[in-house]
Amino acid sequence: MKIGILGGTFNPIHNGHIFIAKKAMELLHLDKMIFLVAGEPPHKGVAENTSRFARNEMVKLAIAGSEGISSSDFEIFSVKKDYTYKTVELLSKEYPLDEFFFIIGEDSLFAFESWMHPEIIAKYVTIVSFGRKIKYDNGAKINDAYGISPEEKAKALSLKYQGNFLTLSTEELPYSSSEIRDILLKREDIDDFPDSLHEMLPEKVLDFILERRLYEKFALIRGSERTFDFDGITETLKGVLKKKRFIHTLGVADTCAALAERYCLNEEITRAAGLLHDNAKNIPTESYFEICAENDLDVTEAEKKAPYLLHAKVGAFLAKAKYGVVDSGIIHAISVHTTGEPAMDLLSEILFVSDYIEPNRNKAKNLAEIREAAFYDLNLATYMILSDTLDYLRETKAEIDEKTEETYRYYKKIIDDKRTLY
Ligand code: DGI
Ligand code: FE
Ligand code: FE
Repeated sequence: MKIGILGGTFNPIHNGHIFIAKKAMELLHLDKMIFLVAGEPPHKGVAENTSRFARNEMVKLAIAGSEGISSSDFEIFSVKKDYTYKTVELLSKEYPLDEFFFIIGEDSLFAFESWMHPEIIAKYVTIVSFGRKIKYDNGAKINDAYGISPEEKAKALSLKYQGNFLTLSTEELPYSSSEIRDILLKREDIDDFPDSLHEMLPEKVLDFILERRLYEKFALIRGSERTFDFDGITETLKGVLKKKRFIHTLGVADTCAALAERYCLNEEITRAAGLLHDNAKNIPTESYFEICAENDLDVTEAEKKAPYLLHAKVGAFLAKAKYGVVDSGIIHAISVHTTGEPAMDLLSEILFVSDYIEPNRNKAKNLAEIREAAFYDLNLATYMILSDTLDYLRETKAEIDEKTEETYRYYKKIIDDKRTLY
């Protein structure tokens, strides 16, 4: 079989990638095209910290239903940086009967000699360059930056490495991931997608970006240059929280970030929710009632009987009023973090679970199992937490908020429906 490989970080994948894949398949008569999603350089990450799982997911969404196109998570599930020469060597050895075409951008063709072991790559695969900026000068295609045409470069490389180098010419490719990230990051209103984005991104990818809040730089005051001040807020919290509570807070923030990565949610936003979730925890009970009365926050019967429940509602209020958070998702997640609520949004559910499993917790039973479940199935972890919390509240004869029970019933049903006997 003739197989094309299109490697990249796909941060995010866009219609230009799909176009190149299909065009290359057509022009080279390929049987298959594989999107090879790059892993993360250790300690470096990719722009905007988009997790590899999120990038991989977007690729899968973008190619779903396209005949002959699939994706490879080979490099995603790697701890070290995978060099192209290694991957292509492995591929060729694993599939000796197939012929591989490695698709690269024109700039990469001109930089080919600086890749790790270009001679090994050239030995195993045909390198195919796709032109972006092609300038017609005296009838010849000249690359602006290098002064010679890609065809000439390909010829020179063929001679030097004794390999196959092809160039494909097509109309100019208008999109780039970095341009798309810029447009997304500069949105003033997160639901406001300019038409250009609908043109550049597959609809399902756009929906995913919106839902998981990727490429969303959130500000304390949206539209201003002020971004979330993690260091400053951490310092403030250190001052207002008891030592143990502060340490717990940092553990929750880290756990939030880890679960955000696992479930492809914006990591910064999730971390911010974790950092602020218990900001009102060490305020005296009278103050809870005062703050609620002064700001028209309803106090439920359960909250009257167990006032510490109010630290969630008051914490949400202070996140806005004191810490300047305008993000309604963060504020909501904080407000429901103690009882949960049925059908939580992903951010609220990650915060709810992180609060329970963060590494400094050690008293609750089944912690090891719940921690394990959290990274496997978030709804299962939520259900386990609610079940154990209700047991504990009954044992200690504490006032039970009906919201906790409702939430429990909701997640119990989700898990029950999922279980199969055979
Ligand atoms: O603030 P944290 O201690 O970090 O965690 P949290 O906000 O989840 O609060 C935990 C406590 O809240 C825990 O002891 C269980 C309790 N809780 C959860 N749901 C209810 C509840 N307490 C009462 N009285 N009623 C509830 O429905
Ligand atoms: Fe809390
Ligand atoms: Fe907490």
